[in-house]
Amino acid sequence: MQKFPKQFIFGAATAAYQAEGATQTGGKGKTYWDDYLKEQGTFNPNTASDFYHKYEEDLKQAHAFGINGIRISIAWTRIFPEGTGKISQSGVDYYHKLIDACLENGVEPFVTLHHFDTPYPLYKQGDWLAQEMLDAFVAFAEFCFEEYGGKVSYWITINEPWSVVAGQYIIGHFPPNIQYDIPKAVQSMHNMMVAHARIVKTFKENKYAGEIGIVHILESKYPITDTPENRDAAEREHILANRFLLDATFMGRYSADVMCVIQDILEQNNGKLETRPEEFELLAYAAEKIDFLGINYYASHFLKAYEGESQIHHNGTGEKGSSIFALKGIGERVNNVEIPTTDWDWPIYPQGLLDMLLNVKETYPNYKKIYVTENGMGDKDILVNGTVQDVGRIDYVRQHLEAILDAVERGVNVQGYFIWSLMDVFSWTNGYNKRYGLFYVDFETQQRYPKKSAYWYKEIADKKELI
Ligand code: BGP
Repeated sequence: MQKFPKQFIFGAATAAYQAEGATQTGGKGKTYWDDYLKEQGTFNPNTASDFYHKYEEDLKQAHAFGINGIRISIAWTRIFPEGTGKISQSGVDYYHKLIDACLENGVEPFVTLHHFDTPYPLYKQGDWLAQEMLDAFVAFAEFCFEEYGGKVSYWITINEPWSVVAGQYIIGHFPPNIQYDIPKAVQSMHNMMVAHARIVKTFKENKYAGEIGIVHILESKYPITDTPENRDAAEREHILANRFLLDATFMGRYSADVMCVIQDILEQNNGKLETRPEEFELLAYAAEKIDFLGINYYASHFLKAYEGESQIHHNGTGEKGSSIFALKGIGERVNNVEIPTTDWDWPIYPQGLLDMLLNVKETYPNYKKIYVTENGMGDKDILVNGTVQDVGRIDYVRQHLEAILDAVERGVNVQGYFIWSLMDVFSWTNGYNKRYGLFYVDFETQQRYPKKSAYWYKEIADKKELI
């Protein structure tokens, strides 16, 4: 049986807004989710998994189950309630305590600076489309490096630029709930990459200890049947959602074929991308200096050519088969009958992870190392006799770990895996019935219960091989 690399991290992931709860504690300021979720009235994020109060218990539990790494994020509005200006000492102290508790329990913190939680005032100013946001984010990052620099060895600038812009401007299930505005999405991705690059520059020039990277969601795209039109649709979505960001990350520019497709998509959607020469200098600097890439992988997509107007239905309830995703100038995601899906219509396709890992290695040979920073299966778990028999999740994770081992054997430098999520958490657009955790959370009592997958994961982490 093939072993994982010696220093491999068997981690678990969380994000501040999804795990901490305590949205109004310690002077925390609002993100763009607070009012929006309240108005919508569907799910209440105020308590989430109460990680704000229960982190010590959770980290002890993580350690007891063989977990040696955790993704946490720093909620920008706990530290700067308005995004800029006044600092909340209670927020600053909280992250000292949290990071210390990670280290005391032997669980290495990988700390994300932006995990979908822009402060409300900066969101109102235009979010990633506004220069004020970019400047404020760089200032927030510098503050964190100064404050926590000695303790944190792994920094992540931004979590999933693609999901942010797809949610905000294409699917419309993240505020400001705009649909099909691909030009805004592209501009926003470019701006996020520029902010990322500025932060990498600050980090490296000031010689902070530790490593810095970015996390991209990277889903492979395949033609549903092998026709030139379907191949083109798959390639176009791959360029829009993956290559545009990877080019910026590792080349510091957009390659000619990427730009050609992006321009065509923008034209078909009546928009254009604004860039400045000095931004490419920053991107090129960061491309050379970045220490690692985080890949979040849950699913891949099968594409068919599509000529009509854009149409999307987000399946946020787990009603299988209800998703629609068709974009003008790109293509339509369709069901592949040979591939199983989750109740939320996410195709379960570990081969897509292997293909993506190989693709990154081949296309961007200057990448240094990769962590799979999120992977896991959302399910409607049921607690019976104090546990959950989540064999489907075990199967899912096993298959994806096998894909990672295959990639490692084929020369891809993968150094860790973080299951999404450590415990059940709040899901941005699906609420609380889509559970991913190794630990079941009773959201009424906040009691934790290890699932069967937690015991299984422990065995793997202990033996450092798949069982
Ligand atoms: C990723 C996000 C996470 C988490 C996960 C599961 O895109 O980084 O924050 O939410 O997806 O997604 P969902 O909760 O929509 O099922």
